Amino acid sequence: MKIWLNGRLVDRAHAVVNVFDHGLLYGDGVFEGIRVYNGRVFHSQAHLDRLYVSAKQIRLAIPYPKQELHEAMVETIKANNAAYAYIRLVVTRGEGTLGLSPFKCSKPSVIVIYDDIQLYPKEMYTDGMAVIVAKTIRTSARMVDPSVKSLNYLNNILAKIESVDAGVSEAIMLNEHGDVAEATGDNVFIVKNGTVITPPPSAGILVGITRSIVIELSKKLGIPLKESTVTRQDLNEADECFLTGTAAEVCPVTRIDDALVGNGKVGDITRRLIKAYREFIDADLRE
Ligand code: PXG
Repeated sequence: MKIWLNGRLVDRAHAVVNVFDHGLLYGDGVFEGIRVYNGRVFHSQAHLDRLYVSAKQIRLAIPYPKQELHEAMVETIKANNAAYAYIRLVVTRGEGTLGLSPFKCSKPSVIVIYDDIQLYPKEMYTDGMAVIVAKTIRTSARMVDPSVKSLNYLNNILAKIESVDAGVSEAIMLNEHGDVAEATGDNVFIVKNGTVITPPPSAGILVGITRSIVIELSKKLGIPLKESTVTRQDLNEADECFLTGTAAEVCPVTRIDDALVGNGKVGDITRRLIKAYREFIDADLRE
């Protein structure tokens, strides 16, 4: 397996960063998780745009233009010769000295990791998944802007640990007001009386690219959709629930804590959106 590291393709065993890299020492850096379908980078432009916005927000200058990073991904896919994969584009602050100051790091490390990803077992897409509502609350938007997709995932990891302890695959995180924010690495949607509802950016979420696609698909299918606060009670009373993310794609949720969602079966609207998302990917590939 080949990994692209600072402009060069290297074997996985040699794809290493220095221990003084602030990405390792302080989680100082940004990333994107991107799908490769049929040898092509899915929504490359949207991911690159978000990466550069994330980097700008933390005053990290990525030492390549967007086009070159796109080409680095294409080169990495070619070198690995596989059609379906997952790319993790990582930019760290780079090698520096001990101490928080990012200004002592001279050169960011830029990495294109190529791998497989299967976040949840296949049955979950047909039968639905069980989740918990985490006690760990999502980092407030007043602390760290959630639109920065940073290397600092400890908040989400703590919620993930709760889900593992509870024997389920995911955790839904509430924000500081007690309303639904998102899952540990996915956005959350519910359906109530035929309307699809997802928390707005102000709920303290990462505005997911999959989320945006699903919003568009819902509009195209004529399914009413609103971005509005989802309270804990709304979640408990939802007819349907599903998660969206690059790795998860669209995954139905059929149990939350000890209660079934609706009748405990994958809902009709969720099914339609899963199908529409599949078709959207297929159409994108044909273009
Ligand atoms: N919220 C959070 C906190 C995320 O990390 C999403 C929502 C969904 O966003 P997208 O743009 O993917 O629809 C994410 C995405 C990884 C990995 O390598 C992380 C994500 C996606 C894919 C892989 O751990 N996070």
